Amino acid sequence: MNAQTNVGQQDGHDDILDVVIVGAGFAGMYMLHRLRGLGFKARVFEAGSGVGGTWYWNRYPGARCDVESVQYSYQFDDALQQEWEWSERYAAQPEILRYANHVADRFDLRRDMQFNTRVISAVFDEGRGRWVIETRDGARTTARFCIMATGCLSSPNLPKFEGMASFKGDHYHTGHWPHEDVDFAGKRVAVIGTGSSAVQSIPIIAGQAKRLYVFQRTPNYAVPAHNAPLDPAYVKEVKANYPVMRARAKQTMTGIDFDYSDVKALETPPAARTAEFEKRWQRGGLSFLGAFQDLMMSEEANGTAADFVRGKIREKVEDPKLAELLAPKNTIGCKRLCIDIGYYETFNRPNVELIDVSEDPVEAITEKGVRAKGQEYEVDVIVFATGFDAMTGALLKIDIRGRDGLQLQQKWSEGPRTYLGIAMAGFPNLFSITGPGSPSVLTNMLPTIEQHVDWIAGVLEHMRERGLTAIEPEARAEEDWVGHVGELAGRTLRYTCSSWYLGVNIPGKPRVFMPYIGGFPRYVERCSEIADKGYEGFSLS
Ligand code: NA7
Repeated sequence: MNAQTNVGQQDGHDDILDVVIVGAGFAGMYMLHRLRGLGFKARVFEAGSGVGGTWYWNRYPGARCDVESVQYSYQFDDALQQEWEWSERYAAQPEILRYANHVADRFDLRRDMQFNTRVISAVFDEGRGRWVIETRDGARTTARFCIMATGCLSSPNLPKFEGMASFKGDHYHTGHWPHEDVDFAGKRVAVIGTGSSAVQSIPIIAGQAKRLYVFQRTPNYAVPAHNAPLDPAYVKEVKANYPVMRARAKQTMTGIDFDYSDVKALETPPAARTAEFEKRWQRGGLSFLGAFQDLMMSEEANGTAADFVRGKIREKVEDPKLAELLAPKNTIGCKRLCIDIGYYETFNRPNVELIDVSEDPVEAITEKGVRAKGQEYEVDVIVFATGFDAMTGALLKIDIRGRDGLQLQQKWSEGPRTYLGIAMAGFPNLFSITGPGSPSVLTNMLPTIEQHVDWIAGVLEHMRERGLTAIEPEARAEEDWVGHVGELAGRTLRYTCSSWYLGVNIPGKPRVFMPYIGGFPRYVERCSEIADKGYEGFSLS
């Protein structure tokens, strides 16, 4: 039987499977590899037709990782990291997808993966102590453990604009982009949204389209990527020193090897402060926010960085009124900082128009285009760069039921509740990789994923060695963790804006800061401590 056809159709009688993994992105791929290495029988279900997760779905023009390629890669296998050649400082989506496929080939992962298979429910059968996983094709599979590797930004948010169905042209969501090239040449295009996906795609679409209308609700801060082909001498040096660089990265808050300053902006004379920002601006990338240690703790300190970037925007954008509209007024870094390639400059082009919908929201989508501010903008194509139902969206789309029929939707009705972002009380033997309550999106996802996978693999090994069959967080431990995550979040400026970290971009979603903001090293230390104490805070039986 072909590995891509229904190897999973066993309808409830397949007690041979130890683990079902949901998702074949970087998390699901490594989880499968790791469990196989330990001799567990695991199978991956994936809604897409191939591996890669985020990089499988986000194929919009300009899609690129904002973490440098030599760091946004697996480190679990030295031969892999030595043999793979990244071509650019920031890898573009096609290259990252090639990398994911290379890993799948190299470790022969596809034979235990079932593609084009969306999981619709996961129900814990208490009598048998097994999860029953149902897929959209109606097949049911059971396994002792269920591991959600469903990603943090994998459930696209398409706002319910009035008249959506009436539009006669083509429309796309950046997070669910077609596999074929979309040709914008000679077309009138609307982009709704100015987050990272828009910041990346707008310069490219503007270069092709006849006319581009950008509907901006909130302007965004972007620092230059200064992307370039990687210098072979640099790559050689990185490869020779990979273990040192990886170890250094693990000591930083984000798991990225940056030079984080421990100097405070407010204790630095203005000229020296500007010089530091300038140095980092010229270098490019997310390390801009590492310039001073108080940037995310004090409004006043943050204002110095924000002022600097606003000044740069004014230099780049020729029309001063337009520059003011593009210059964000909110806290820099509160929403995720974007890195750009010619974003602000794109607005100097005669074929690009910015429509500020901050005060008057988009009124409707019409047959011919977008209506806003009492005017109809006629277009051939609409690009919705409107983001994601982040962190919880993909999990809540699946009907997950634990002990006593407890539904995850019900448990999380006032916001996500997890222990370490990995497990939940009431849901035995269910794990989430980079779930809410873990550092995930505030860190370099690859080392974060590896840490979670290794930790979960450790749990399974521990249980097997002792003949244990069930693990579940104690309610009290979960309660304490949720409190700890919230308490840390409340101390930073990231708590102050309407970001997807807080779920504010989704109408009706509880306003809860979802990722763990205490930093990668502290989180890892806590996870290790818990494991060393025999999985403290978990009940095992
Ligand atoms: P983001 O960063 O959530 O951006 C979505 C954008 O869409 C943002 O500018 C939103 O404005 C805008 N938006 C959402 N709904 C609407 C409506 N109804 N009307 C107008 N504008 C709207 O998603 P991205 O895909 O760009 O990036 C997600 C992450 O991927 C990014 O942080 C990186 O980590 C990679 P708002 O700011 O809410 O006013």
